[in-house]
Amino acid sequence: IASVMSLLPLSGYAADLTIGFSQIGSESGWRAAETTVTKQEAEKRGINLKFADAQQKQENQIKAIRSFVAQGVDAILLAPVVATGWDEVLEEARESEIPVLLLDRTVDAPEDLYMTAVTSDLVHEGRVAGTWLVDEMAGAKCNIVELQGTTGSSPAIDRKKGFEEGIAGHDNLSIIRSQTGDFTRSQGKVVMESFLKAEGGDNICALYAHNDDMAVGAIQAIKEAGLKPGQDIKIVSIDSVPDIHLAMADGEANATIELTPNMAGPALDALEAYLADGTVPPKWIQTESKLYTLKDDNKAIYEMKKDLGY
Ligand code: GYE
Repeated sequence: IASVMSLLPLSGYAADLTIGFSQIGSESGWRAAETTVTKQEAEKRGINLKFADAQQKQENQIKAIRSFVAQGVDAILLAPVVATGWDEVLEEARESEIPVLLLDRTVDAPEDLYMTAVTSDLVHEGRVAGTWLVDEMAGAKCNIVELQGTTGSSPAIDRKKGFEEGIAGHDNLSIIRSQTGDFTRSQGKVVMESFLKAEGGDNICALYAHNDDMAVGAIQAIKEAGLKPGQDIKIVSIDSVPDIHLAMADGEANATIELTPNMAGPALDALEAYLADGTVPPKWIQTESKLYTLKDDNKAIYEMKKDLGY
């Protein structure tokens, strides 16, 4: 028997798995990296991954999930574009006994409708950004503009909440404008242009962007307004994509909080453990958040990250 058992492939349970992945789209460099890494993680495990890009539309994600259920996949990975509106389709997956694992965003739905959610602590990220600005300003007055992520998404809700907690009690800091830039460079630029037009560059001291891509777009707008990003307007954002480290190396941005694009690794490990011996994962598998500032070797970080699929 021992000799037969030794023939079983190590990840015997993944070798013939078919998994559906409903991805939001490719709104940011970070999202593109998550897609790249997820495909690599599936490949490593010999998993047959069926990929569906929703172009930022929830109805396309719901259609993709229904299609995966009809195909009888073994599991579904879902990066939910917004937090609400999932109960019905997740119920259909549960009726078909197909586990759903959430990546990088959460849903407002009963916990028994998904196996686990692999995400960072999105509120904590916002708090770290707020605390960084408190320390950076050291009591000096600072009017802040905020570029929010996709309206109704859990990162936009939680990163806003966390930032407000981070600056609470510091009356020298106030958010004077806040609007969604939908996590994209192009919208980040357009909305920052409108902030500059409405407020005048002299009245804006800092930008908090819910992701680096909107910050990179805003940097372009700040430059075109004849101002120095990173100096005239301090910039803090989240993701730690290569291009924000390039900006920081040039002194054009000031801080970023890292979000790993590898949410699929922990998710697929949890799924394999469940399939192998029934181990039930926690409902939340938290990924780390690390603050990078101008004190870090941002050129080296850029060089290290630039070929990772962003
Ligand atoms: O910060 C952003 C992407 O869901 C936390 O989505 C993720 C966010 C990430 O568009 O770049």
